[in-house]
Amino acid sequence: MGVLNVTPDSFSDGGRYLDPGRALDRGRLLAAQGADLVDVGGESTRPGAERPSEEEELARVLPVVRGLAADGVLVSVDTMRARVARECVAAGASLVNDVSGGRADERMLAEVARLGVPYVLMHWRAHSTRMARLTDYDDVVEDVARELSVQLEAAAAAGMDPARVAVDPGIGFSKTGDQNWEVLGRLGRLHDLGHPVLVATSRKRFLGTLLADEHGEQRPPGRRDDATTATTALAAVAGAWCVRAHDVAATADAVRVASRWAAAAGADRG
Ligand code: PMM
Repeated sequence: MGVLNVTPDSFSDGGRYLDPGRALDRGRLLAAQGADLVDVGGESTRPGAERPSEEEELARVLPVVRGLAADGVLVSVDTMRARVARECVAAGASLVNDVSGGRADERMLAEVARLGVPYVLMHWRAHSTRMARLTDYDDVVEDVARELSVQLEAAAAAGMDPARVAVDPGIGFSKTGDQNWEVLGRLGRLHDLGHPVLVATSRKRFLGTLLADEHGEQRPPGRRDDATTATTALAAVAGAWCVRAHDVAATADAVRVASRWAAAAGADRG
């Protein structure tokens, strides 16, 4: 899944693709580089970000979704709003990627059920202005799995076909750096939920912290792609169904290496 943020303020690519023409070129490039899905988002979820209005979000994403879908690119829409999901699916989006897992908009789960498209349900506790404070867990992996289960039940109760729902632990959302690593290290627990797992580490802050220089300065987002690719390969070997990344060319290669590696490991076990 290639990232295409049509926002002025996303943490690593904010402002670069606000112009629909540039966004379309970027989306076509991501697809050509091997993205199976191009994930179009009009709301930044970086810590502290203010929300755009619904109209503003729609104005950002709709022309891009429509243009890419018309070109035959498989598009997902990254939104927490039921109306944005509905209008983007009408414009050709094939999947709804909701970082709030149905919690930000009470109409979302029923809307996606009605639309009948696949849905990515992410672990989420609060909007960006508050999420950094909500990092209390007894056991982060067990708690994330339990909170995802609650939303999975809500999705089924709203009429969604469970076979069309993927889960995502929400790396960087209401999680400290150490908690992110713990989740990644125990991804298997999320497979127990019985749904495909999406992992999105791309350029996130915990990588900047890991790669900090000798003065403790974070590695900036634009120089976190190699580390992202390493996490992608590891997540793929650990059984992730999908990885979401900005640098699609490297990610696509990493995924091919990982699946060949995993196939060889499987053959070795007989
Ligand atoms: N992270 C961001 C945006 N959308 N979607 C999913 N499913 N999972 C994520 O972790 C996720 C997401 C963070 O912002 P970015 O678009 O700038 O990477």
